Amino acid sequence: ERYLVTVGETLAVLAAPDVGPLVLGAGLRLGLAGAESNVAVGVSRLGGSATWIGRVSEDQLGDLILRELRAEGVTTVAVRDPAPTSLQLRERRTATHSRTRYYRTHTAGSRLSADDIPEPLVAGAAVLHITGITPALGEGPSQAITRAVDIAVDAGVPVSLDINFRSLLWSEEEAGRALLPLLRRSDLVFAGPHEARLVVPGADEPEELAKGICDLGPTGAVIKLGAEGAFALLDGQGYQQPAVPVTVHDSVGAGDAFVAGYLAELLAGEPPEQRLRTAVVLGAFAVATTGDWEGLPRRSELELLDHHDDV
Ligand code: CKP
Ligand code: MG
Repeated sequence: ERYLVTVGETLAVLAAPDVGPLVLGAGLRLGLAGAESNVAVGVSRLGGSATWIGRVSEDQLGDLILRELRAEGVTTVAVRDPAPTSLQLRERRTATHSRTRYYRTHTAGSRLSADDIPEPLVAGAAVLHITGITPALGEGPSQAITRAVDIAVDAGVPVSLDINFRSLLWSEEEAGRALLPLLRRSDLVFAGPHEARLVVPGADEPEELAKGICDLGPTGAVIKLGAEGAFALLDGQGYQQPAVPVTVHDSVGAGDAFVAGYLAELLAGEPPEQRLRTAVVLGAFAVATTGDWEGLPRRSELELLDHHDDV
C-alpha cells in the first residue's frame, strides 16, 4: 500500500473563543494542533494512508492526541513519554489580531530523538513529509528529522518539506541555516513567499522563488500565495493555480491543508493540475472553518465549494 509518513509534534491548543484580552474565568476551548498531524489527517480524510511518528505524553492529553488521530484513520507510531504535552495558547486580541504563545520546552514532543524513527516504516513509504517546525524544537527533534531524511534518501523515498517558519521558535537566520541542508535533500518544497526568501534571499516573485528553490536540488517547488492561490514549478514546468474564494474564519492550518490536498493526490497518482486544484480546495476549507484541521473535507465534499447554497 502507498502511504505517507510524517514526523513531528502534536500539541494541545487552548484557544479563547471570545475577542479581547484574557480575563479571569475566560473560557478556553481545547483543541489539537501540529502541522504534521494536520497533514496526516487531511490525507486520511481524502482516502489516503498516512502514518504519524512522534512522542506523546503518558497523561490524558497524550491519550487524547492518539485517540483523535486514530479516529481520523491515521496510523500512529508513538513513543509514550512521562513529560507533559506541549501547549499553545491562542488569544483573540481583536477580531483580526491574535496573540499566541507556546509552552513547548521539556515536553514529550520536544524530546523526540533519532532512535524514535523506525527505519522500515520510513523506507517503505511513498513519501516522507517533514516541516521546518520540528528541527526548531531542539537537538533531539532536529536529529530525528535528519535520521528520517537519511533513511528516505537511502531508500529512494521522495522527501516533501514545508518550510513552516515559526518566529516564536527561532530567528530567520537560524532557520535558514538549519533548513538549507534539509531542503537540498528534499524533492518537493512548500513555502510561502516570505518562507521561500529564507532560503532564496534576493528573489521576489513566486516564479523566481520557485526557480531558486529548484536550483538548490528539489525537482518541485510550490509557492503558497494564500488568497492568490499558488505557483508551482514541477520538473521545470510552471503552473499557476488560483485560489477558491471563501470567507475567512480562521487561517491557521491553511498551509497544512494545502499540503495535504497536494500530497493526497500525489499518492493517488494524479497529475500536477489535479494536485494543485485539490490543494487550494483544502486550503479554502481550512480558512472557512474553525480549528486547524477539524473542517477538512472528505473526498465526497470536494465539490461543495463550487457553488453557493441558496437554500
Ligand atoms: O502553517 P499552518 O497555519 O498550516 O500551520 C499550523 C500549525 O504546528 C498549527 O496546527 C500549529 O500548532 C503548528 O502549525 C505550530 O507548531 O505552529
Ligand atoms: Mg504553513
